[in-house]
Amino acid sequence: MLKRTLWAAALALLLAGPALAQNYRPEYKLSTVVGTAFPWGQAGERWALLVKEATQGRIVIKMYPGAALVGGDQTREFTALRQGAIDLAIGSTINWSPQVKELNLFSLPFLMPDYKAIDALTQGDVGKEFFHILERNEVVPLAWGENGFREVSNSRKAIHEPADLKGLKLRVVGSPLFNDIFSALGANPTQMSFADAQPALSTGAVDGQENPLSVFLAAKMHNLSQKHITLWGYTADPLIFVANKDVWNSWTAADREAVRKAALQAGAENVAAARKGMSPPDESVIHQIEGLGVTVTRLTPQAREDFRKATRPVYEKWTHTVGADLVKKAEAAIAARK
Ligand code: X2X
Repeated sequence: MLKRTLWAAALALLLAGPALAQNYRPEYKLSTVVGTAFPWGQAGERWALLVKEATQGRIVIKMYPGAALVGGDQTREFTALRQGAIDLAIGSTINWSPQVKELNLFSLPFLMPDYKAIDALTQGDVGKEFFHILERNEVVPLAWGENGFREVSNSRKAIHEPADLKGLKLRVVGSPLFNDIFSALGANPTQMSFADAQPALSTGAVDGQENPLSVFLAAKMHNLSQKHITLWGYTADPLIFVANKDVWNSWTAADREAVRKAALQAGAENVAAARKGMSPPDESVIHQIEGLGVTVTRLTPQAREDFRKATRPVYEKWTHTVGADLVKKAEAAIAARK
């Protein structure tokens, strides 16, 4: 009798497959670059909460903002995720582009004119292709989120046209593509992490930076001498929710599905939050920034065209890195957007 019970138990274990709830870790580490004052960090908190609920506490996610799991160096996040020092991440396409060169697509200057263009990529075939690319890079992609259109700010003057950028010292993000863009515009770019950007702005080591308005506001950049901001929307960085492959495989199929569903929901909420107050009829974020004494400059169609032309060689150079076919597909998807 006892023997039979043991056999039944063994069989049940076998049927449950390799992923057994008792092998779960007490906690899974989630990496983000910014914390809960930002839509991005709120997305991490939300994902963790939804997962905890859906798995009845079997999967507990702890968020480490500030890219803390890689000592603040956000360009090392993807490698750490692949190697297992990070279990889960919500990462910017920019920060992972040093390892996944195709992700530079989203940073091609003036590729995406509006939010519908971002959606045409992430929610269509191009988005699916990116998920295959990430799978080939040994991680498990789950959902898209959004950091946002990146607007340029500085302490010195309003930027209306390319000539206004000449000689400005600007902090730029992790892909060398950004060095190329700002060098082409006659500025003086320096690459550094987000953690290092804030003291560099406050001491005046650099004059300016570029980030979405939600980041500008949450980081209180008006207190970091940033008196002028120009809405030029030259690039936008989507976020991607991913899991480390071994961690993913250690979970039951039902729990994996719960984690994926939670990522999709947190991602959709994140995109809405990142866009809130940024465009008509609701420009409340822009008004809030103006209310802090910051000059907000909008480009004329001519100036936009001048910026586009001045950065076109960079677009063409980086098309080779991204892959000409992928760029062509993206351009076609954007042209066909509704
Ligand atoms: O470092 C930045 O500027 C930020 C927060 O936008 C990214 O991580 C891409």
